[in-house]
This record gives sequence, structure tokens and C-alpha cells, in this order.
Amino acid sequence: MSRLVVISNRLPKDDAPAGGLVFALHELLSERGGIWIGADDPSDDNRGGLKQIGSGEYDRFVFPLSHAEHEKYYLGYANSALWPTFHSRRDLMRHRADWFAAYYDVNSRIATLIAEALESDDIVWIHDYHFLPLASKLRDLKVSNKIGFFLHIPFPSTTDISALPEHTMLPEWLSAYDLLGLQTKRDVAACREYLRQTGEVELLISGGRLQWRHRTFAINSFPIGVDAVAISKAAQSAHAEVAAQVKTAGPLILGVDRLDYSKGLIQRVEGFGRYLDFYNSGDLRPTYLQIAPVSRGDVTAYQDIRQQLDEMAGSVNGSHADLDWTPIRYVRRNVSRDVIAALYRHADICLVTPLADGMNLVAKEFIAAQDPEDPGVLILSQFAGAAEQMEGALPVNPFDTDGIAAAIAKAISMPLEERKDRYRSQAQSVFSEDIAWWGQTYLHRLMDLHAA
Ligand code: GDG
Repeated sequence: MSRLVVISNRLPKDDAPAGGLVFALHELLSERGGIWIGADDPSDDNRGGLKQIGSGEYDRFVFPLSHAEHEKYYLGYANSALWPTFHSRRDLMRHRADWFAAYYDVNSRIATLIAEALESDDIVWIHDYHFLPLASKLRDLKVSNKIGFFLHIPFPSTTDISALPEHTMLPEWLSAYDLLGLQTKRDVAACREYLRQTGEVELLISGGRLQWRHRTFAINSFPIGVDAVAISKAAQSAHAEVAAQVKTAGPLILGVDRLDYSKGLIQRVEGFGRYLDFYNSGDLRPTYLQIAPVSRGDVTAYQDIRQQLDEMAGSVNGSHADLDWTPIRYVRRNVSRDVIAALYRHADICLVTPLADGMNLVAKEFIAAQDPEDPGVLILSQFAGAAEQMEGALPVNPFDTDGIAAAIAKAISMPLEERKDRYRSQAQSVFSEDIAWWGQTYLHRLMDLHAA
């Protein structure tokens, strides 16, 4: 079996990775073996090669990153230009030529380090928007290995992506990969449409592949999943203890998100406020518990969303709280995975209302954690990638705060039989298309291309 080489900006620095993409890749590599390369903590110096930081079921290496690169490549270009553009927030996009230069230089520099470490039949799997040009830099160094890419965030519309001055390089960057993996069919359609409109990429008749100059490449969707069985077990074992801690007088509504403007937190809190204004007669005292650990706190747009959320939550609580009831509990510190799993199981409703989201693992984790005999209700934004698979969820338009209020009211009064029906249809995909399925499906497709 070929060795798998995974590259992502973040990698686990210890043996217990927290959440999201990092946890997913850890599971995959633990099972399959291979090596994982990611960024070191920023330091004064970016000279030097890959440094091994761990070994075991798989080996971990880091590449050095200077403080200036962290600021310009990571906080700057990746998270202040690419992230907002890819999440339909051109208004928040900031662009600076020196940020792009640092982004490009980091990709060029680490391409050299990776090329030196590669063996001829290694399969390379690169993750996310931090490394869009990495395969093209590896190709410049005559690396001919199969190289796959997975984009964890949405692929933007042609209009949004055209706001990025460097978008004209995308056909070259993307075609250097053999397989572009996207989360949803909607992303695949957006990516193909964008590439078609550039006039530089041709759709080949055979196998739906695309061609840019001499390179052919494929684009497919691979919706990422979660380790549903492990979440279910964790939820069951921690449930009693967590339930005793989170005492509520009425139904528990839960939100779990990184504190990010793409997650729709302001509209969500406002929607809950509208629910209290219009639907709650006073006899039911729901608690909305929002876990929102701070993320990318050095970026201005993230400081702004934090302030807005503080104000909005304070205002809703101010209008509705009583001496013995605080409708919104807002926890900004990081909570352990097991406690989150138990909270999912304990909650009556989970609110997942991003304005744009590649997939949204919280939606799938919530379903995985439910008691099939008494499941909670998932309220899910139409703009989360997960909505393509999870038809049993209560759909909402996250911009429509009255719609969120109506969905909360419907979920609170939903009969047990309907909850079970909805749960069954969602659990079917969450348990079968889990994290192992995602990794294997992607890698099989990449290897098939290898054979083609
Ligand atoms: C990107 C894409 C895509 C949250 N708070 C805590 C905590 N979490 C965990 C959740 C979940 C993860 O973080 C968040 O995953 P998401 O999918 O919601 O979002 P992103 O971080 O934006 O991830 C996204 C994903 O990549 C994978 O492809 O779905 O669309 O944006 O696992 O449980 N975990 C812990 N403490 C917390 O306080 N331990």
C-alpha cells in the first residue's frame, strides 16, 4: 500500500486532538498509517527543515513559520482574504499585496521541504484554503506523485471569487491536483461553472474530467462525516453527569460553534429573541446554551463579531430574564469533546444556522449523540453543506429571524413520532457516511485515477 502523506495547516501537537478537521484526519491516519505535515507554532525564524514532533501509528512533522508569516500568510491572506471571500462575505474581505506574497512564499518554501521528504509512490493529500497553490509549486519541482486536495469550506460563486485579485491563477493551481474534493454537489457545480467561465478549462467527455493545458483533473464531492459510533458512546457515558450539571427549568436549546461570523450567531440569538417575543407565553422557560470558543481572535472581523454577540445576547437576556431564569447562557471557553457529546444528547433542540458553511460537523455530531427512542430536533440552515444529506432536519433560512423563531416553536412542540421519523432518516446517513467512509471514498477515487 502506498504511504499516505497528509498536509494541513493545523495538526495535533499532542495525542488528543480537539474537534473538526484535525480530529477527522487523526482518526484516518491512526487507522492507515502515514505521515502528517503541518505548521509549527510561530517563532523568530523560518529557516530549517521539517521537524518530527511525534511518531506512533503515524509520524508527525512540522514546518517552521515566522511570526511575520503567521501574521501575513495565516491571519492575513488565508483568514482575512480567502475565508471571507469563500464564505460570501466580500464586504469583510481585506486584501494586501504583502499578505499574498507571504502566502505564496510559504507555499513555495514548504513545497521544497515536502518534495525532499516524498518517496516516489507516496500519495499526497493536501487540505484546505491555506494551500491552494501547493500542488502547482510541487509540480514545478517535478513531483509527479498523485496529489489530492480537499476544500473544507464552500466553493464560492464566480462573482465572489472574482473579487480576489489572484483568482486568475486558480485554473493553474487547481489543475495541478489530480482530484479536487469538495463537500457538496453544490460546491462542485460552483467550481465547474467558475472554471468554465474562465475560458481556460475544458470539460472532457470521458469520465467528466477537466483539462487545463496539458493537465487533466477530476472534481467530485465527498461530504465529510463524523465518528458517529464514538460520539454516541461518549454521549451515553457522560450524559447523567452533564445533565445533573446543566439544570434547566424548561427545554434546552443548544448551539456549538467556533465564534465565527460565518456561523450566523447574531441572527440566531435574534431569532431566539423573536421566539421569546412572539411564541413563549411565559409558562415555558427555555434555555438557549451557546458554546462558542473564541477563534482567530487577532483578526478584527472576529473581534467585531464577539462584541456584537455580547451585545445581542445581553439585550435578549435583559428583555426576558427573570430573577430565577436566564434565557441565554453563553460559554466562550473551550469545552471537552465528551461534555459536548453529552450536551447534544441532553438537548431538546440543536440550532445550526450558519450563513455559509462547507459541511458543519455539529449537525452530524448532534444526530450521532441522540437517544433513538427520544431524539432531539435539529434545526439546520439551508446554507450548511450538511443540508444536502440531512433532509430530516427542520430547514431554516438563517437570515430569516422570524423563520428561526417559528422553527424553534415547531421543534418544541413536535410529537415524539415525528421526532423519531426525522431522526431515523438523518441517522441513516450520519452512521453510514461517517468519517471512515469519507476518507476511504476519497482515497479510493484518488487511487482509481492513479490507475486510469
Ligand atoms: C471546517 C469547515 C467543515 C466546537 N466547540 C468546541 C468544539 N467544537 C467542535 C465541534 C465540531 C468542530 O469543533 C466544528 O466543526 P464545524 O464543521 O462546525 O466547523 P469548522 O471549524 O468551521 O470546520 C466546516 C469542517 O471544516 C470539516 O470539514 O464541516 O464547514 O468550516 O467538531 O464539536 N470542540 C471542543 N470544544 C469546544 O468548545 N472540544
